[in-house]
Amino acid sequence: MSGRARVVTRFGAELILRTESGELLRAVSRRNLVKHGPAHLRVSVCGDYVSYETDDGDNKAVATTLEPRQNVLVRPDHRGRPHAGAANIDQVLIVIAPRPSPDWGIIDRYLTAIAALSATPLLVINKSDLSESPAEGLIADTEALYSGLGYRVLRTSVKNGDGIETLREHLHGRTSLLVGQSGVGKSSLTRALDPGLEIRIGELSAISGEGRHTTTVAHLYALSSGGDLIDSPGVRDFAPYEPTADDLATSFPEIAECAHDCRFHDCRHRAEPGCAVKAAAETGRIPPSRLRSFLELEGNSA
Ligand SMILES: Nc1nc2c(ncn2[C@@H]2O[C@H](COP(=O)(O)OP(=O)(O)OP(=O)(O)O)[C@@H](O)[C@H]2O)c(=O)[nH]1
Ligand SMILES: [Mg+2]
Ligand SMILES: [Zn+2]
Repeated sequence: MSGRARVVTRFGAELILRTESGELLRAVSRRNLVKHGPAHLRVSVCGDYVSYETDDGDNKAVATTLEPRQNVLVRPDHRGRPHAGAANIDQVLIVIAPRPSPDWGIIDRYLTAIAALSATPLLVINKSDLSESPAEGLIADTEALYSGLGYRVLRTSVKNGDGIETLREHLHGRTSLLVGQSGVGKSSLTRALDPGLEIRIGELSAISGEGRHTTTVAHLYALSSGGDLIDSPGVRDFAPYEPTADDLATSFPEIAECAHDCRFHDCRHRAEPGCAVKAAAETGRIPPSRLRSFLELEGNSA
């Protein structure tokens, strides 16, 4: 048997594939799946499309070729080397919650990575049932800041069902990736979106000893309402790998626009005279947190 399949997950050398008829297959990857290009892009990842073959009798399939990708999320690993996460992503859902409390730096770095993917960002504020929490002020500020910048923001609650139907509509007919800090509710949302999914939210985190359920590898789910959704492991921090000037201009539209008024066309908005961006940050017209994120990313750009 042979055909085309999508990579559901990868752990070590093993893959789980979903065939075009929806069947799940265990598989291994052919050595040299891709012969050229950087090493981190030569392995198949969650969301990839591959061709596979099986021989009768042996039930383990072999992924034989990797199809060209629409895009692939790349981030630095703990040694700063590029690591591919998930591929063929149309939309990225940045999930935040009152607990653990949101970090604007992480949100901004995700927005730049999403610009690099040419994917659509959606900010999901989960655990809206915790509206009495001490973090509510910060949540309201986050919502105001990012919706004010033109990003789409949605509130959800897995506990009382708030916003779940609207979220489901946003996922229809495309591939979406859930990202965000650990414990914000990415796996809970996945389960709430499709109660029929046989998913395991995670293994008990023996290491943290907190009894939290945590996701360890990215996993793609076909939602019965339509669309593919990738649940990914939570992060402590996130950075895009070598973002370009274009990625920064797309993800910081307010800074890109203001930069037209800087005295020097190649102004880097640090200490140059006549810098309109710095002036706008001082009056609060550009949120200081956004300029901080921008300068930090620009320092690490390609
Ligand atoms: N009150 C409330 N709790 C929620 C909600 N959604 C998730 N939780 C709880 O938050 C905790 C973490 O949820 P998970 O879904 O495991 O979070 P995650 O983002 O997948 O975490 P990682 O896999 O570690 O990245 C669990 O105890 C959930 O029950 C919500 O809408 N309201
Ligand atoms: Mg999870
Ligand atoms: Zn400037």
